[in-house]
Amino acid sequence: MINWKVKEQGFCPDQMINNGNKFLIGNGYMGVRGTLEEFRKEELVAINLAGIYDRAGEGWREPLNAPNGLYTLLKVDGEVYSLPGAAPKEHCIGLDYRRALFSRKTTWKSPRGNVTIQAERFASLEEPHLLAMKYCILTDFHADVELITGIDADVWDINGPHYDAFSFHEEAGRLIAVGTTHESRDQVCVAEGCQTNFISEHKLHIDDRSIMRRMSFVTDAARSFEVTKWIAVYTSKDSDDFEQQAIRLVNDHMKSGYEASRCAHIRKWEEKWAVSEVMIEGDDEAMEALNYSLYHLHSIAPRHSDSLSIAARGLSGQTYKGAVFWDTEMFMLDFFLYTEPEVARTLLRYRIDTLEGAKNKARSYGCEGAFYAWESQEGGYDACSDYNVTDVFTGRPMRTYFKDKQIHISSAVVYGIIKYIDYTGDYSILLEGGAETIIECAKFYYSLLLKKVNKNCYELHDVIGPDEYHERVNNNGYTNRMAKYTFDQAVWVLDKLCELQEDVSERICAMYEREKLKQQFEDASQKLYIPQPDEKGIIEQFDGYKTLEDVSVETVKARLLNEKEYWGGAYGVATHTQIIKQADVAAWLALFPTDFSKDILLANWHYYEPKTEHGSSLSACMYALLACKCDMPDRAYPFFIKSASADLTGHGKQWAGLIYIGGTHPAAAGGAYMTAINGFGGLHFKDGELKVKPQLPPTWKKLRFKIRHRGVLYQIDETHDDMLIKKCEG
Ligand code: IFM
Repeated sequence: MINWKVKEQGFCPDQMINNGNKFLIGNGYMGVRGTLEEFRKEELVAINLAGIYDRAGEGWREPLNAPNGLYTLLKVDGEVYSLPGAAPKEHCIGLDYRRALFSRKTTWKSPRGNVTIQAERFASLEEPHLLAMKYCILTDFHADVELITGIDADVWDINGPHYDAFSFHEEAGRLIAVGTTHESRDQVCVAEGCQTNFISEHKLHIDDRSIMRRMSFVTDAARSFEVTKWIAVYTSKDSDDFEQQAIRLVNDHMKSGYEASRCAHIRKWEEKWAVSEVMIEGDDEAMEALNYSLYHLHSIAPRHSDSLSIAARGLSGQTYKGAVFWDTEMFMLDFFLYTEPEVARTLLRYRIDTLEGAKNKARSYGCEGAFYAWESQEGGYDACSDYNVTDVFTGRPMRTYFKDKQIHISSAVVYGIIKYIDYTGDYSILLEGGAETIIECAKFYYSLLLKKVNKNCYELHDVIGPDEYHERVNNNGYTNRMAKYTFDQAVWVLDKLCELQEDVSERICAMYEREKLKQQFEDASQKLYIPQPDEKGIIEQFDGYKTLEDVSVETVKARLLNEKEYWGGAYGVATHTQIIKQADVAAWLALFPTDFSKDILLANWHYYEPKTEHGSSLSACMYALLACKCDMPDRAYPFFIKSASADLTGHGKQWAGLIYIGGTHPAAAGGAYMTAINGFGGLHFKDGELKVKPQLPPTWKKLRFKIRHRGVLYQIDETHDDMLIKKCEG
């Protein structure tokens, strides 16, 4: 049995950044890094907001961090008791990830006795705008305490500052901070209310970056001095009346009390776990890592919206510009589809609603159709810069072609929409923009096809596949296969629209010269060149891949002059070698295992895995999934554990050149789920019916999970030689 808790005993300054990710709490609207109450921007405190961005000066556009209403600093007898400054006697932080509660307990030895802070906080799953915290002070002597608590608006930014101006005021005991952003003059409002179980002297202090209460009181040794804080976060995007709503929310919760809000929050989490918990008998490590991964996915699910997606680093900060990548559709979607299909719809709705942005991007490259943003922000704006990596040696930006050449992103959008339709049977999404999205993606690939005069096939040149170390290659197998898939799905959509016979579908058909398009896409699908296995069964990742230097990952690593050096790009250590960053051919085969025989799948697993650096957290799960398709659950297992533990161990890459890429890894979390359910669990659908084909790792005695399929909740129990699918009540 697992205890649903992660803990860290003792204070280690080197772990501060990692712990911010590992102990993150969130509710889809905001993510609160697992930092301490007294921490400030230097310790990377962030209350990261979903779907609201700002660009300051020439810096990258990135999501906003809200002013920190949790800020609290303790002084005893005039001395500050805070980390990392004052070495503690004992220190522990914890995350109860079943109930999404963050806690800390720190004791210092003062000249007169022990001083202890004990705190707990949560980002309410019941009320997305609300944070709550209980902060207790215990001393074993009569201590003169000054507690400074309020809103610290001097926030951490990677490319900020994003707030041009702040206004601070107090209204009937509530502290209010409103920041106005630089680019679009959005406003972010934080209201804070505070209750104590003691009487103190209060002074209000406002400066240009904070509004704080200073409370003075004397403790007695026998009791705990408790401060309960309520923090509401709203933005001008939520409502015109954001400030009053924030104050109202704080007031309402102060009235009902901490316990009531805490219970409602826990109840909501229990509802989520009742469907999504995965039980693994015989392997607590795997069960813990997997459910911890699911905790992270739940914490960033945009349930408060009907059109929003998830950033590559979730809500753990501004890394990767808070942008949405193919990670969502290809790695995270299955979890939401199986457990909370409404969230899956919200994620896809975001893509449909940003179609205009994708069409503009295609046009800007002289193409037709929809070329989705590689790093998508509001409205489908592509935040990926031309210079996405900084050279460690010169400090100069390096030209990278991720934005221009990772054309496989459009096919990921198509893949997500089709998967949603296949799984839910909900065709309405087609009529709400899904059909146009798919057709426009197919038009995009169509406009890129090349034909050599003496050949009767089409090719796609000058692309980047999932392996980002090899830029501007021709006929990347994954990309070509996904483009073919897109053509096939577009043909299916054009047929389906006729069948649906709705006014909307007739309008779409009329708009698109249906027959002509259908013929074009059918022809493209038939003639698009798909690399085939050679005599040894190996599929070349792209034209000329096999002519590159054949060296080991270790050799390439040994050539690094600086550990932060970027491996790809024009002069990267991997560029001229066969070493790849992440699953590429393996990703193709894991997604389309019936394209080839099992022998071919296996040959490619063995060929490519040793050539893979696994420099992206998206890599391991694809090898795990493919290993399952090759009936090798034992070989899949270490890759599964690597994926599932990405945020527990914090071993992922932190730097690409001089750019910080740390944070949480929701795609790895989603990939671990796919491996457990689709891989080991062998979940699949035949003619709309749910089937399983267990291939459990040797140590697993039993796998139990639930999925929601077409309105019915099923519980699935699997052992090595048995399985049971049963409908659940309710
Ligand atoms: O989408 C990935 C990409 O495949 C590898 N680099 C990081 C991106 C965000 O996770």
